[in-house]
Amino acid sequence: MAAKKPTSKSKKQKSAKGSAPDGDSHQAAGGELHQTAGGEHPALTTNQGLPISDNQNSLRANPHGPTLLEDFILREKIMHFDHERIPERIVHARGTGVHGFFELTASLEQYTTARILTEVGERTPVFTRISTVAGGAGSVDTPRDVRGFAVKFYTKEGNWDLVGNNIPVFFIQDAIKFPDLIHAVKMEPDRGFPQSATAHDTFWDFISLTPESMHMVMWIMSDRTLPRSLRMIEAFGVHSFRLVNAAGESTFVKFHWRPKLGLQSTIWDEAVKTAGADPDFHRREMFEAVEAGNFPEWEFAVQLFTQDEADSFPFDHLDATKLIPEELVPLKVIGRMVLDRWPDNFFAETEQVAYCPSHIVQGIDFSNDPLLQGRLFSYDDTQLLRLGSPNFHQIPINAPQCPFANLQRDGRMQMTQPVGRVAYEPNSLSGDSPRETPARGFRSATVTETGDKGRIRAESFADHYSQARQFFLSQTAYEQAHIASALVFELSKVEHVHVREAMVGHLQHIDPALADRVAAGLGFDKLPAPPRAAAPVQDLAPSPALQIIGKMKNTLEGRSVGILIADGSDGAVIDRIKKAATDAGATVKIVAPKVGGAKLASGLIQAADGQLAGTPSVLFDAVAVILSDAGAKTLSSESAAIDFVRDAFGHLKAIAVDSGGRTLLKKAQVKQDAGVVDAGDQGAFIDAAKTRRWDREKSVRTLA
Ligand code: HDE
Repeated sequence: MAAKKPTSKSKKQKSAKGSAPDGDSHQAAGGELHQTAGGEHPALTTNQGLPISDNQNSLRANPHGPTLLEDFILREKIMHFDHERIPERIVHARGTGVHGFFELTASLEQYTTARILTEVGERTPVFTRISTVAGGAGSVDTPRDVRGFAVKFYTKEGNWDLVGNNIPVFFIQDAIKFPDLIHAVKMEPDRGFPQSATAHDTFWDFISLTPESMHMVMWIMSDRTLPRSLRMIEAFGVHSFRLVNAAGESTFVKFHWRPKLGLQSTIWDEAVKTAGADPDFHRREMFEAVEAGNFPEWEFAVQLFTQDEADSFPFDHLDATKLIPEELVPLKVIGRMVLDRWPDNFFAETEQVAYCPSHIVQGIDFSNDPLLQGRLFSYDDTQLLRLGSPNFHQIPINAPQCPFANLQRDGRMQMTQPVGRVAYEPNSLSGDSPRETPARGFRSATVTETGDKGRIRAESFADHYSQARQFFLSQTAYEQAHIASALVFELSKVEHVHVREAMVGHLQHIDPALADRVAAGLGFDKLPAPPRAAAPVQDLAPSPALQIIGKMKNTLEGRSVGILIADGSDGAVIDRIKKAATDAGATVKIVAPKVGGAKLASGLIQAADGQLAGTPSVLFDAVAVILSDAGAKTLSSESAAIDFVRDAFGHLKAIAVDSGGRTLLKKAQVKQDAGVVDAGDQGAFIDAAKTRRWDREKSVRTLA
């Protein structure tokens, strides 16, 4: 008999039904009664179903006496509490998960038998978790870090997990280096810091000795690692996978996610300040968007290519430090993903979800990428530690939403109750036990392997600099300046001079001008020698698709505007700005010195969404400052107000001002440029708010 399938629908936990008093009032320690909201409350019980009469006081020998060991209710509650945490993920510990669906818009029937990729219009439930990599579960949302992007598709043919990142390449070529990489980036073991940062000696020491990382280094030093929103990142399956069709023929595939809102990043100073202003910035923003019905959406695209085409690429597609430029193999959009339901319970879903790249469906198969091959082991293994049992697939968030049955039995936390005598196959004793299905069961792609066994790195993996160079040279001048400045910032935190020098040596292979800029930023008086390159550096054609600025959308959708006001502000101007920004798709928040709001010139009270001290301009994409003369005077001696406008300007944002707002800008010594517009011209403000004033940057900070 098949094991009973646990439901994978997220349901509110049902409390035991009991007929005890409904618990509407409780006798508190002090003897007073706590009234709760009306309604039918189920009885509070122990885990054995025993109704609890008093949840405020433990069992004591007398009012001033010792607590009794006999108090099994206290012990059960505390014991459970003591075990509430499970080991956090060793990487990607901090993540935000959302439910949604995937919808196929173009069939890949020619290439695969996987129904999820052939049934156009079919909606498949998904659970997507977006994460940082290096920090612990309680770390902030906005460090310079890669973002994980893991999608669990609950397909009709079993779960498919596409466990990717927001960067299409990786640091290393072989899985055996992963523990070293992660040990190098994590807190240094003797001192226990820094948390969630690459700017320290052990990371750059390892990287400087690992030339294969150079392409990834260009990506992580770019603003890709400083996303404005989790809704504004691209994501990639990274490795080549295979699609296998009905004839058994296989085609290589790379998977891509492209955000509907376009790409947008913050700049470093902004990300640092955001970490202080709101450590949960990305998670909160995602939560608010989903709750407001602004569902994040991504296009799903593939790059398809044959072995013959792969043989003609100037790199090896099995090397995860390489990408396939869109200009070489165009992207074909085949579907979309919409995230439309916040989980009911963070722990049960986001924490317990277990992604494994080995979870694939028939019609999809792996490539020989040695990084992918290592991952196929790691993820199942890590779930055994984190979730504590080989039955982790029975946890609702992990359970397939199609029938599943096998003869695996027992183990910790077995939640199903199999019936019958037979738990083996083949058998002749049971008429309904599960059997293998040669016709529609999973078959690996037919691949011929030849060659000598050994711990070998293919010669075709030797070129470490060409794509790093291509990436750097494909960026706009502003983005190049950010990469150079990020390298200067990070290497300035490295105490060992020889590590700084080694890194600048590598940069010479990528772009001598970049090496010069970073060397100058670090105060070197002479350029260190470059290391020997294992393969000649190729001049690959620039790929504008690798930019962020080029992929920013000219829209205010998904963006937010903050309006700073104070007593005496002009309500009509506030309303006009608010309407124009809301009509353009932005979320608008009013910021005032007091959370209770401000008394407008009209005498009406304007409610505030945030208090000035706790709502700095880093939380917005553009700001308006609407102040009376008296309001401007008061805020001119308020450092939070000065920082509000100074940071908005320094972070290259549009600022709309009335005459009081202009007074505050003067006081803050903020220059006025084309991005500072009159609050009376809402159209100009909306246009300016859709982008950043990149040309302003050289006037506000020194870039490398
Ligand atoms: Fe992971 N990775 N990884 N990784 N990874 C984990 O699995 C690992 C790699 C990625 O939201 C762990 O369940 C090895 C590349 C994401 O729960 C662990 C190697 C890519 C997530 C693990 C890699 C990723 C993980 C830790 C080198 C992008 C979070 C917890 C061979 C394609 C999934 C867990 C989530 C998580 C191992 C490299 C993406 C330890 C050994 C490359 C998005 O198993």
